[in-house]
Amino acid sequence: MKLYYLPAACPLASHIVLEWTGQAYELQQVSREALKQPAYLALNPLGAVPTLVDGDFILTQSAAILEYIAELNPTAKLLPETPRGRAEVRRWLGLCNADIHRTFGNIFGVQGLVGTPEAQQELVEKSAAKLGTLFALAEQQLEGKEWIAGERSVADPYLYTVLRWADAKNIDLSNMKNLRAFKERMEQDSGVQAALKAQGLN
Ligand SMILES: N[C@@H](CCC(=O)N[C@@H](CS)C(=O)NCC(=O)O)C(=O)O
Repeated sequence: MKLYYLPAACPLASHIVLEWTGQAYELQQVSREALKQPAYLALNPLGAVPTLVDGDFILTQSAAILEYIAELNPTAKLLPETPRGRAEVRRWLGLCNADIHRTFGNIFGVQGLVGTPEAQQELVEKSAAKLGTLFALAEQQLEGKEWIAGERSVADPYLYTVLRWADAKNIDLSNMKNLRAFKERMEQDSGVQAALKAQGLN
């Protein structure tokens, strides 16, 4: 199984989950230029990471990759057995992938979205405010909990990944004590440390 990634980008979540399974895997770093070349586009027509290649099966989209890895490795217990348990994980994975990640896209890609410096500043400010609202939901959910869906799951590495982006982009989460403690806990985890090291991030 091979994971294609850009350092610190969303494949970090899949990378941590691969570490948590304890199974062997390969990593392939891709340059931003290579993402848009025919060889990579044949794997992922969006020219984006992550892509997971498992034999003759090529899988894109973080949420699908995370669940696929979890389902292949049931003993790692990263996806609950009950419908409600799985729904709870998907609720928080959806917040990270479909809401928080998408809103960060306005900040990372602002120059390609709107033209003038004033419009760019406005979009960044509005997106930062929206991120505050979105992260506040996770902050509330983490009250009295170690993991975002109650038990450790594939949603936790995604939440960790977007928290790293919040710090990189100076999104002020200093008053969100549960999220700060969650990020610190994740950084004590040996699988997280191994993924960060492999991506040159610690
Ligand atoms: N919906 C996709 C989004 C993937 C995505 O946005 N990947 C980013 C990195 S976090 C990327 O490859 N950006 C490079 C580019 O689009 O040029 C997923 O969840 O996997």
